[in-house]
Amino acid sequence: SSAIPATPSKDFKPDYQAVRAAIEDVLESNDEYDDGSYGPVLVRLAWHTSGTYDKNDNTGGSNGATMRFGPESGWGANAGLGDARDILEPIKKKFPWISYSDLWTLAGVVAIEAMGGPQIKWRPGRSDKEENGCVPLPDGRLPDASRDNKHVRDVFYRMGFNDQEIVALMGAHAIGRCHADRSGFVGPWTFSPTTFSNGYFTELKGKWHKKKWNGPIQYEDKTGELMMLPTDMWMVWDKKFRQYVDLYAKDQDKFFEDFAAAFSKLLELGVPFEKRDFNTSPSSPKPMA
Ligand code: DDH
Repeated sequence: SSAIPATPSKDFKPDYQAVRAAIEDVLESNDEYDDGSYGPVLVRLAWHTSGTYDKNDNTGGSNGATMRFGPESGWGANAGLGDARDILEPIKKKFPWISYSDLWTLAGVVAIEAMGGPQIKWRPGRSDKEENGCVPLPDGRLPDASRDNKHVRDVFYRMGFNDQEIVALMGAHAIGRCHADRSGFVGPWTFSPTTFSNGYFTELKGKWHKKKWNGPIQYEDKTGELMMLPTDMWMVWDKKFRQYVDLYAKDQDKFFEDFAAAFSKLLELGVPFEKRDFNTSPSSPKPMA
């Protein structure tokens, strides 16, 4: 099946610039949401739709957009992502030729760029699976914030990432926040949760202590306003991870470069591109190998 299910005519050219503009409009016109932006939750949707990938059997990944259906939509890790899927629904209605899987991943890319982050190579070519045609993925493929460095490596090595890529990807926690009613954790990682920066790494290098409360173990800074998850703390407790935290805290350009490459790779895990590799992204001058 093609990424473009209903091609009106032979000359039909999908206008990805128009989809980008519609996503930018969603980001600009909903400032009542959260810290004033759907950006972070759209990035999280792109990450969770892709981060189910297992390189050993080539299952999971963004291709298919299987988070539209249970049980995946109901996984604890995906709590709150219905907001992200719903806000994109009018765009899907307006541009029915784009697959959900292309739309969700493109929305993450556009959100990062709109929040001041790097340009990210993105190309279309994902196709959606039908509910009766997909074998449900087992829960537990996405990382569990209360666990340790070994767990983080197990999850990301399964996708095919190395230690440097893991740390670069974690830098996305510069944006967004934890919500008590979604994950049980509370608070943002930085004071500017709608600006994409290397702020996650500079904050991580500060002083952190366990928050005194009845909720799940999380860490707070001396203001009590910022938070880190146990898995975030492992980025400094683990020496191999730590060297990249130091690198990215010092060098935002290097962080942007490595993040852009790793995020682009994440969104393409398990996606078969041989059918269509035309490239319409202005940030992607050449199709990727
Ligand atoms: Fe994350 N993340 N994340 N994360 N994440 C949460 C929020 C956001 C973990 C746990 C949580 C990545 C890696 C990990 C974003 C992007 C990325 C929340 C809070 C938890 C918990 C959810 C809530 O309560 O609303 C864990 C564990 C890991 C790990 O890998 C060990 C990665 C790789 C990314 C990425 O985008 C590349 C973003 C953005 C958010 C903020 C969402 C929001 O609504 O705000």
